[in-house]
Amino acid sequence: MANVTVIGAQWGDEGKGKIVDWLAERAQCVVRFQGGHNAGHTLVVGEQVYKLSLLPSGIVRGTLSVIGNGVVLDPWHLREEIAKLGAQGVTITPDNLHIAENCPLILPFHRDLDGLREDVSGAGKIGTTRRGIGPAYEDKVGRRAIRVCDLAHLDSLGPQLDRLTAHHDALRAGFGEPPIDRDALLADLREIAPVVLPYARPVWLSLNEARRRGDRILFEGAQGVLLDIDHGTYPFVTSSNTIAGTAAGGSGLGPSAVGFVLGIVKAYTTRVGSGPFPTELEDETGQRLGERGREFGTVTGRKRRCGWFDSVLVRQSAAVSGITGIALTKLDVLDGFETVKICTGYRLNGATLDHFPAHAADQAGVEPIYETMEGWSESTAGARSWAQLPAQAIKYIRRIEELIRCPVALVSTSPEREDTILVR
Ligand code: 2SA
Ligand code: MG
Repeated sequence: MANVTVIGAQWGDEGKGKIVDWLAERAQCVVRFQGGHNAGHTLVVGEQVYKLSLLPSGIVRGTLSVIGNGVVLDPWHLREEIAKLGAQGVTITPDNLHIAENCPLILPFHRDLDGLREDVSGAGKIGTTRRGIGPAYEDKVGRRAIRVCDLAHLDSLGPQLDRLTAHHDALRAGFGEPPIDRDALLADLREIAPVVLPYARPVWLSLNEARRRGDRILFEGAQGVLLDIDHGTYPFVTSSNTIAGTAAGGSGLGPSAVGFVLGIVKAYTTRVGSGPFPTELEDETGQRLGERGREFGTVTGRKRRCGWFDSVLVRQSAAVSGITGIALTKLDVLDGFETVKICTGYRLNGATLDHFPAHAADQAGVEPIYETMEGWSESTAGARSWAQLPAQAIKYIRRIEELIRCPVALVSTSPEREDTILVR
């Protein structure tokens, strides 16, 4: 059996958590390879609802869960999430959770800086989760980061701290903030080190061994392709590469490990945070999608912007990410709409476009070209077979496949794991 890499093919919140949970049963290990605790993956297991931000979704069912080097890790959040899941009856030990020792840390001043920048940005603000994700990645790329392995060598951290604090103190001064209190930071790190270190190991090594054994690895992406730092709606993106290829580099495996790329796609479109959104509906229809789909951020509780399905964007996501098949989620949210619309192209300055332009002003300026289809009045909620779907819903799915040039492999009809239709 091949490995599977699950990624969001829109702006995140496509329902990856549920699909990963569905697939985790068939995998020996689940790996997070980018992002941090800005993710919000909701899992519904019977009566229990689990909300995960940092930990791989496999943890809930006891599948070996791995945090790869491509993730930025907030150790205090880690402690909190482990405790929260513990209270829900999920036991997390170094046997079922492995953390890459070369994983960079998110520190308290990263979170502060994220918030400070958002506060002064006015209309240009990104709408980040304010969790320090961007500043932590900046320090990683700037070769200033403190990593998980450093927690075992805190006595010799001096020169590294010099470079890190020199950089941040200058930034903080610009916001009128006092310099970093090094002693307090070191004390905090000393306190948290014994919480993190038991999970730390050369993850690349155990993952390569797992591959040799023929174990099936499931890679769990966070956010979505349109939030990718290179391919997304820059600058309104997250600070990591969210495309499938990152699964390899973000965990220490070669590109062939990526396997089947499953793109998760919502039957309509949502976005949380600022930035262009061509099919956004700021009317009653958008309101209705948001209410029916319960569209609120898992992490921040923010209301998500809603709009029609944009096949241009998803076709682009599928191309840049090498998506093999699609899992279509939240189809039931469209139940009862008299007509449904799909965006099939854009108009910009009199020209027709079949792709999303790179420049921010063009991205904001495109006008969607719609195709209108008849809706369906029957309920698709909880359908477990293709035969249970109304003919019009099937037509909608088939049209999406055609437009995005990618087959639909799964259809999800509720947050419950078993309410999933395997199409082929
Ligand atoms: P950041 O915090 O630097 O990664 O924010 C940059 C942009 O990326 C967006 N972003 C997300 N969009 C959707 N879902 C995400 N996870 C949470 C969830 C979000 C939440 O699953 O609901 O609870 O608000 C996520 N994480 C980052 C973010 O909105 C910015 O546009
Ligand atoms: Mg989410």
